Amino acid sequence: MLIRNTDSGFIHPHPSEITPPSVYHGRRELLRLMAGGAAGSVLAGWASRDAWAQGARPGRGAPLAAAKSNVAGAVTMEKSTDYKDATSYNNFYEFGTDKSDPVRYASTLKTTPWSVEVEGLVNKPGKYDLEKLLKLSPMEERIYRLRCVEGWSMVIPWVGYSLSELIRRLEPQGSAKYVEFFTLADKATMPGLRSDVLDWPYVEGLRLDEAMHPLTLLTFGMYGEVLPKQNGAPVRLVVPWKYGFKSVKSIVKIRFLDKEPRTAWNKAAANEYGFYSNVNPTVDHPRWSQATERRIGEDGLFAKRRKTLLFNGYEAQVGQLYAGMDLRKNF
Ligand SMILES: Nc1nc2c(c(=O)[nH]1)N[C@H]1C(S)=C(S)[C@@H](COP(=O)(O)O)O[C@H]1N2
Ligand SMILES: [Mo]
Repeated sequence: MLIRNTDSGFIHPHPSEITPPSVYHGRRELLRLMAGGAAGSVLAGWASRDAWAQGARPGRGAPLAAAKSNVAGAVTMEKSTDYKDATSYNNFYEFGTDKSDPVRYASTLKTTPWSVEVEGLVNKPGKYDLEKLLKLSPMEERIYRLRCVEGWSMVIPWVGYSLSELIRRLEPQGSAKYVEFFTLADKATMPGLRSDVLDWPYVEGLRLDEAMHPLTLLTFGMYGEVLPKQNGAPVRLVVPWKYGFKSVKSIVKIRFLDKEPRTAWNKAAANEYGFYSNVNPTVDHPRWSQATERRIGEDGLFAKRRKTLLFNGYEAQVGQLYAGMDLRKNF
C-alpha cells in the first residue's frame, strides 16, 4: 500500500512493509536510538548488508533513513518528481542510450560487495568499502532540482551527505586541485559498453573547491530508500548546479589530481560538453537552446516549459566559485 504525503509529494510504503526484520524485532532499541539521533546509522548499516542484494519488496529499495538537511539551498518547495518517472526515465549509457534502457537492463548490476578506490594526490589513499562510506557521516535528505543537458529536469529527495565529509578525511595534498570520478565498467553486466558512444569507463571531474562545496552530495539513496540500480547504485554524485551528466553514477574510483581531467562527454564532443558544464540559460548547447526545460512527469500538449535558471537556481550558493570567470569560455 502506498501512502502519499501531500506536504512533500514523497511516496512512502506502509511502515510494516519497509521495516527490515532485524530492525522490526528490535523496534524498542530503534526508538531508543532515534531519540538519541543514531537511527540513521542503524538503518544505513542494515541497508549496506542487504538492501541492494535483495531489496525490501519487489521493485522498491530498502529504506535509508536520513535527517532533513540543514544545508542552505538543499531544499526546494517544488513538488518532487514521481518516483516512477524518476526511476524509469534515466540516462545511464552503460545500460544503453534509450531513456528506458537503464530500468530494463540495470538489474544485472552487482552492487555487493562494493568498494571505492581512492588514489592520487591524497594522504589516505586506499580501498574503501561501501559499508564504511555509509557510516562515515550522518545521512541527510536533500531535495534538489537536477537539470539534464538534454532539456528536462526533475526534483528528487536525495539521501547522502556532503562529498566534503569524505574528502576531508582523505586529506588531499596541497597540490591537489581537481577530483576525478570513475564509474564501474563491467562488460559482463553492462550491455551499453558494447557501443563506443563513450570512451569507457565513464569519467567525470570537479575542481577541488566544487567537490568540497556543501551542496555536492555523495548520494546513496533517494525517496528515503537506497538508490535503484538505474539511478546509480550504490553510490553516485549529485551536483545540482551542473548539467546532469556531471552527476556520475556507480562510482568505483576517485582520483585527486593537479590538472583538469578529461571527462567522458568532453572526450566525446569537446565543443558541446565543457569541463564546467554549469547550468546556464544564456549559453546554448551548439545544437539546441538551454533557455527552458521540461519537468519530467509534466508531459502532454499543454505542459508548459519552465525557464531554466542560472546555476539551476543555486546561484546564491555557488556563484562565488566562478567569480571573475568567463562562463562562455568556461562552459
Ligand atoms: N556512469 C554514468 N553516470 C551518469 C550517466 C551515464 O550515462 N553514466 N548519465 C548522466 C546524465 S546525462 C544524467 S542527466 C544523470 C541522470 O540521472 P538519473 O538517471 O538518476 O536521473 O546521470 C548522469 N550520470
Ligand atoms: Mo543528462
